Amino acid sequence: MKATAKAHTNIALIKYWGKRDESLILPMNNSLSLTLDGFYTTTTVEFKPDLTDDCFYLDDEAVVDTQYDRVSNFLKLIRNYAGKDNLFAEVHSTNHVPTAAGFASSASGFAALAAAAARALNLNIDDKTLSTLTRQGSGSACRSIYGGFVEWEKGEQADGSDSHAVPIAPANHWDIRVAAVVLSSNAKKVLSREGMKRTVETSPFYSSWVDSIPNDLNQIKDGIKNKDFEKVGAIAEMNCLKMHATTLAANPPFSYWHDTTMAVMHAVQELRESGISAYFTIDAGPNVKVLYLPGDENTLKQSLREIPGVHDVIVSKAGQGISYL
Ligand code: 2P0
Repeated sequence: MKATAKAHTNIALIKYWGKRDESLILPMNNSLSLTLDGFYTTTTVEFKPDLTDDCFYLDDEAVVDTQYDRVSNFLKLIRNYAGKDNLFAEVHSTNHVPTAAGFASSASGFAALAAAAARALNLNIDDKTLSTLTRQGSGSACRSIYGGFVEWEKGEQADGSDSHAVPIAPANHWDIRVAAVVLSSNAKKVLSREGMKRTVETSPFYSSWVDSIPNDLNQIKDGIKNKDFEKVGAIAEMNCLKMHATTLAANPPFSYWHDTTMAVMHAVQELRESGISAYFTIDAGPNVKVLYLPGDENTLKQSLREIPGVHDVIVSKAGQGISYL
């Protein structure tokens, strides 16, 4: 009744932004991501008959706050699925996702937790079912079940049974890289859950966002298939800007960007003008992720590090899906 799994985080090129069902975590739109080799979580789950409640240790420290509640709620869901409602677990998680890099560790965290828990319970489920379950821990985590380029299909069913990720192209299809630009400022942000809810409810731009997704997805999938970097980068950058535009029109309005966020965005656009093919994307926080091809790595890293306010630049290749240790 014990298993260990490893899951990598992912960066969305077409963003998940807005839920149609908050408790089942059903999105308004399909999204598409690249799983990243450099950032991952390993999690061991052991179900023990003598436990009277779940316990959760993150990087060797016992967790008792809302993070514990999210983990325990997810375990409740998966043990219910297994028909073992009274069996509690000890969970040990180690994050290899630098918090400062601004990646949601919830993606790799819930994917590793779901995979380890399912295996510890001897659930013989396929990756599609695992992704469907993982989604209910954290939406973006359902994409981390697979490696390489991954699409999360929003699904049509009210019970969420057809809302899960599907692999689009494996990590070895194309050596595309991502630089995480770490900013020195860590001002408080609007949590993504709250941010997307407010946007869905109040932003007049939100319906345009949803309407524009099918075309972005068709275009980017075509670009991935044909390894057309300019096409993939341009669509990812535009899709990111559209997502952030919805927040500016929310009530009350908000933005995840800082001065340095904008300085990095401008620097990437200037690098492009000077012949370096690079494109940015930004999640629900101030840090910027830059897409580029391997030949430009050294120049790009150096240029990004020179921007005032940039603390570090951490690069990653495409990564694999779930594995078991
Ligand atoms: C994404 N983000 O597609 C988008 C882009 C942030 C901006 O998925 O509420 O932590 O647990 O489903 O997955 C962050 O949201 O939210 C996110 P929940 P999650 O990567």
